[in-house]
Amino acid sequence: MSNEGRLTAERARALALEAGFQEAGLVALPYESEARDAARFREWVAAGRAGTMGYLERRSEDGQLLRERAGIPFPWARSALICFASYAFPSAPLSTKGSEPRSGWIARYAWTSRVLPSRLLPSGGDAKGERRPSDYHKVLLKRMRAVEARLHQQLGEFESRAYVDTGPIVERALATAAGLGWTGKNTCLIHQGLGSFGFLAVLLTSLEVTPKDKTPEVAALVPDRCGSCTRCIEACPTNALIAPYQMDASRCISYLTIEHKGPIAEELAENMGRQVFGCDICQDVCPWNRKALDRAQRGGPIAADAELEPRAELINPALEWLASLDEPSFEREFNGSPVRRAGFLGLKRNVAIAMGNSRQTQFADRLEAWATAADEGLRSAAQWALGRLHRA
Ligand code: B12
Ligand code: SF4
Ligand code: SF4
Repeated sequence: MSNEGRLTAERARALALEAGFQEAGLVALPYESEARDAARFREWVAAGRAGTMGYLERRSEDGQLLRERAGIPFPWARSALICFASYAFPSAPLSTKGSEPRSGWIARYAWTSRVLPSRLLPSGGDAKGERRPSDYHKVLLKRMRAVEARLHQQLGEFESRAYVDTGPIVERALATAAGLGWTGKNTCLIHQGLGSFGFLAVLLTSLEVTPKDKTPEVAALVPDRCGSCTRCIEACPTNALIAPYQMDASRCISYLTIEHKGPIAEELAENMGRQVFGCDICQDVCPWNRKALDRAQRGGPIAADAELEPRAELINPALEWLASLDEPSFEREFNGSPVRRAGFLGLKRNVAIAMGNSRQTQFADRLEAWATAADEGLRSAAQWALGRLHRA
């Protein structure tokens, strides 16, 4: 049978690689273990694990959780292409490596930037252009739309929808079903060669992956290679990994520093360390990431990406620098960056907690000033941090 007019894994993967992704997998919908994954998602939500992330609990008109199955919000969807873009940055340090006590940690995925050519800068800039923050959502959605456009050129009319993070779908469940990797005990999607420091992007289409009965072109499932390892569970400082493969997001530092608004419970704050945006610990300790980084340092498959390059100042950033930013400078530093999602006051709250956990009394003046702030989250974090410094 000719491959013309058909969506095959080879065709989809070739287009994804051409657009700049490192890996891609295709799965026909509905996939085999969809009912199991839907039940897992339902139980996760019912147990209150989503915290205040109400968008995860949105329901269809007939009361089903929208994200349970891709077919609920997208009844026309017959296939999903899931792409992987690495943010491993092999030569950069891990958060678990000791660092200067006056520095904080911003999650690796949020370090990204690119050089804007001077013709795109309002001020003109110099001939070299200017380095500006970049956000994977935007960068990868553009790539996914390029894949979508190429498929339309080749295969004609069909329904399609591209998402990076924000769609009403469980991307990691789709990625696992598409054979991109396995779900680790830290709940991340791990690719055997590239590790888990990677973003996912999804293209849903109404194209059938045919023939459905014999699908040599649809990748086989990757076996779980966590084995007896439990490093991520042991390393999680807030015990958010409550069991293998299960996270209580409301305890996760990534949730607390990015998604959660307002005060942070003291019991969690004291275990947050100096994480000011997101958290990488359960990935930094993972042997599969160590292997991927080692291989990359020896010239392996993780290439530099000009649109997702790390900004040096965000690696172990000085807490005092972050604390000193006023709102216009916060906008200048983080407009166009994932860090902006924490908000100006949210980031300050996180910095206050990190200052408390640093036990560096030189931060006392800054914290005193914040201890009377109008914002409750910042105020309570500063008061708690001062108490922690005085107990130092
Ligand atoms: C909400 C959300 C969060 C929440 C909740 C995370 C969570 N574990 O649920 C918070 C804010 C904490 C978060 C944190 C992070 N996130 Co996030 N997040 C999402 C989002 C928007 C939805 C995830 C979701 O539906 N969660 C609900 C649970 C049930 O789903 P899940 O964990 O993905 O589900 C799998 C497991 O729970 C598993 N499972 C459940 N029970 C069992 C039992 C067994 C035996 C097994 C085998 C499996 C299993 O089944 C599911 C499918 O595989 C997705 C984007 C998307 N639309 O999917 C990004 C996404 C998952 N996040 C991403 C990233 C990068 C991060 C961070 C690394 C950012 C950071 N450095 O701070 C951390 C990682 C923390 C971690 N260990 O997972 C990437 C993950 C890429 C990857 N390689 O896995 C995604 C896919 C975004 C993207 N497009 O790139 N995130
Ligand atoms: S991201 Fe950090 S807090 Fe969240 S589960 Fe992993 S180690 Fe725990
Ligand atoms: S640290 Fe160990 S258990 Fe956790 S995801 Fe990696 S291999 Fe699996």
